[in-house]
Amino acid sequence: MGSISVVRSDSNLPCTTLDSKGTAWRDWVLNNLQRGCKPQTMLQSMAANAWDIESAGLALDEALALLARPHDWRTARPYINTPTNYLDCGDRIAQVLFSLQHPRIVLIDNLLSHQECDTLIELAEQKGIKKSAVVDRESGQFVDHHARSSSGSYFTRGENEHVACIEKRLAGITDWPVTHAEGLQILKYEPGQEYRPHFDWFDPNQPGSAKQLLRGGQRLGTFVLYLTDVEAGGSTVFPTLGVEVFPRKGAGVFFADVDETGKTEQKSLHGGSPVIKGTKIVATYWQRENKYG
Ligand SMILES: O=C(O)CCC(=O)C(=O)O
Repeated sequence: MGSISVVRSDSNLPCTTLDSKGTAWRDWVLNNLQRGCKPQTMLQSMAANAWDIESAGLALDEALALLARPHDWRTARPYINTPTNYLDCGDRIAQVLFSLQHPRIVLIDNLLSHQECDTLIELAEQKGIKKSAVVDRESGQFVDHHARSSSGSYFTRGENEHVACIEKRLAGITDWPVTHAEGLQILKYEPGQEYRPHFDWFDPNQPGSAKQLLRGGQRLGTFVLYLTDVEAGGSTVFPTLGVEVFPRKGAGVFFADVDETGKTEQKSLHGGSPVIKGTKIVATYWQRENKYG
């Protein structure tokens, strides 16, 4: 199993010198140290790009100290506690229907109102729904791929009040900062369309995926929110586990992309099985290791 080789979430703690030139530099320093770059080489690059040598040295020392901190992945990843069968989302009460610890999967009903589902679809349609793409492992670019025949649209994080309210709810129930997530993605599947099984985490050993890791770190958790009921087919399938989750308007499934030790979760292999009858529309929400933006 590949372990994460990018900035961990406890490295979001403030550091005076490391923070002095903004988050882009902070992420650059932390990501490159975790990739195994030599501090001496980085010092030279920093000195050639806006840093004085003393501050660059201090920033590197702060970053190395941060990365040496022990990290408790159980409390430092998005996680849904299920002490009762209801989840208080602040603005609504949702019901827990299914929960698995290893890998962490939670199925929740009534996460969105039907009105919220309809508004999300309407807003996505106004933006335009195009053929979906996948991340190319070599280049990191989004490319057309036969494994994914759906179409879709993206919102930027907090793009409008409606989206921001849903993001806040998902962040709240996983106890994970709203800033550490990608914007909602809308996916639409007509009969015959599917998304073949894949992982949502990025493989640091693939050059294209490693590029994605530089912005926000690893994907730690995924929500698939069902915005429509579907008459036949269109389940979210976890082939390694033999589990299928069937779409139900307003419900959502959360699953962890890393395990409690921070390793990429091999059992999170999942896909959208072909729709047989009806139209399936989902929103996906990916929670990242670091601030995403
Ligand atoms: O459509 C589904 O049920 C799953 C979507 C999915 O696998 C993804 O967006 O990564």
